[in-house]
Amino acid sequence: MTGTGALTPELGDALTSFEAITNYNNYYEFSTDKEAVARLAKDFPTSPWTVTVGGMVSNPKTYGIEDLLKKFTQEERIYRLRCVEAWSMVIPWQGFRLADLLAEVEPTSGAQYVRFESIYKPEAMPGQKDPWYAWPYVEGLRLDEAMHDLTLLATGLYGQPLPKQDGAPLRLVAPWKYGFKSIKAIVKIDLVAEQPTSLWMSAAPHEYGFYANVNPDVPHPRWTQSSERRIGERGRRKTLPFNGYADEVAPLYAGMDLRVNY
Ligand SMILES: Nc1nc2c(c(=O)[nH]1)N[C@H]1C(S)=C(S)[C@@H](COP(=O)(O)O)O[C@H]1N2
Ligand SMILES: [Mo]
Repeated sequence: MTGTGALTPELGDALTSFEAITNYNNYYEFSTDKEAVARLAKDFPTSPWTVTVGGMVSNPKTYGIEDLLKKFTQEERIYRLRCVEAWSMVIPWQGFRLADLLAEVEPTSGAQYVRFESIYKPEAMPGQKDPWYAWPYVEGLRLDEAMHDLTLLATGLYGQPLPKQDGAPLRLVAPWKYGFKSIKAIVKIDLVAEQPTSLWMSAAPHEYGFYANVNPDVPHPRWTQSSERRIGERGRRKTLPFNGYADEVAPLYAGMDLRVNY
């Protein structure tokens, strides 16, 4: 990975600055203050790091992060990130397809969902002392969402190893969903039969659903989702259905009522 000269701006939009991507973060294990996360995460130990992949699979496996970097083709993907709080960024990630990892462990026929779990380490993550949240952070995808070509396990951004505040050493990126689905600091991935309950679903089920597809027509109970603030820009821009990825992902939801399945 060299420099940023070859990057294609996403939908013609400029990349968000490295400075903003690494100093305006949602990472509640450290702080609910976006501008405090970078400092609080600075000494968080990310090596050694293992990721255990199991549940309903034929080949359960524990990988060191260095195995994942070596074994799976790392590519660059420029994606928009849309937080449910109605701000957004454009981020040049590096990473590999979750589908490639799943192919290796071979989900069995009963597997319907993928459940992801973040690290639990309250001595190093001050926010985990907040008993309001059901730590560790958990998220999930339906298996077809997990297998989709857009779904990335990110290992870096802007040509550098993933900064700690952005979820080092491994985080999910599902760019058509609200940012909270893109779970950071993953240590466990399980194939399961039932829809997982995420940390946000257990904290506020009427506000945060399982699907969380970006949808300008379905307001959050406390604010509109029809527009967003692009970090680094003045004014607001219109929010796009599926965050602009409708051509790729809308078929996954054919026949589903996305107001009910928010
Ligand atoms: N483990 C964990 N993952 C997380 C979060 C978190 O608090 N903890 N916040 C989520 C939210 S709400 C967003 S918007 C994105 C923010 O990613 P960024 O800080 O890299 O921009 O991470 C998501 N992943
Ligand atoms: Mo978010």
